[in-house]
Amino acid sequence: IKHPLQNCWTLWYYENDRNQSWEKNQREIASFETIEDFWSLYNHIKPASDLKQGTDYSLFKKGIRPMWEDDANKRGGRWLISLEKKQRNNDLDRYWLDIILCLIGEAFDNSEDICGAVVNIRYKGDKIGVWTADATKGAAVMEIGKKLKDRLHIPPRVTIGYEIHKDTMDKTGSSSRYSYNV
Ligand code: M7G
Repeated sequence: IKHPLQNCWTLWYYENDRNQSWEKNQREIASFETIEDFWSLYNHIKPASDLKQGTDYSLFKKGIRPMWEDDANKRGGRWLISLEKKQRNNDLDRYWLDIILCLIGEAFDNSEDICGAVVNIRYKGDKIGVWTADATKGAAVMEIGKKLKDRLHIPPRVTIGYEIHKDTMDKTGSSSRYSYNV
């Protein structure tokens, strides 16, 4: 008998094809709802550090699309971990796996506020975002941010910030980018 997870999760892959819209380039790969099915999927796919530049993996609770426009995301935002180029070789895969394990293992006190997580493979520096449902829930957002920093062993001197999706969407750049920091 397999070990069930609290939630069913869907892994998505994004590859930039300029002939199609951003939304259409998001492809569902597979869903899983047991630990064993997670590991067989994980062991079957490329690690994030082997993906092409410009691609993303997203892991979201089943039924939530990995986009700002989804009802579950539209009031939310993301904790953003911006990696330096050299971190692709050491930290990227570890961070991504640790985040996945936090999500599917429901490590946060406010797990119901978690929507999913995204890793962006980019020439200018990779990024990992942990998406939460409601940017106005300050206590929940902060608890998730603190636990994330702790679980990933991000050094205290490094600050991570929380960006509201609405602010990311209409990046005018005037107001300060992050609404919370840990
Ligand atoms: P990105 O891939 O998040 O980061 O956003 P990058 O700038 O490092 O590549 C790149 C572009 O993808 C955005 O400017 C949008 O045009 C599009 N995009 C990204 N996201 C997360 C969304 C989304 O949730 N919805 C829509 N419609 N477009 C998005």
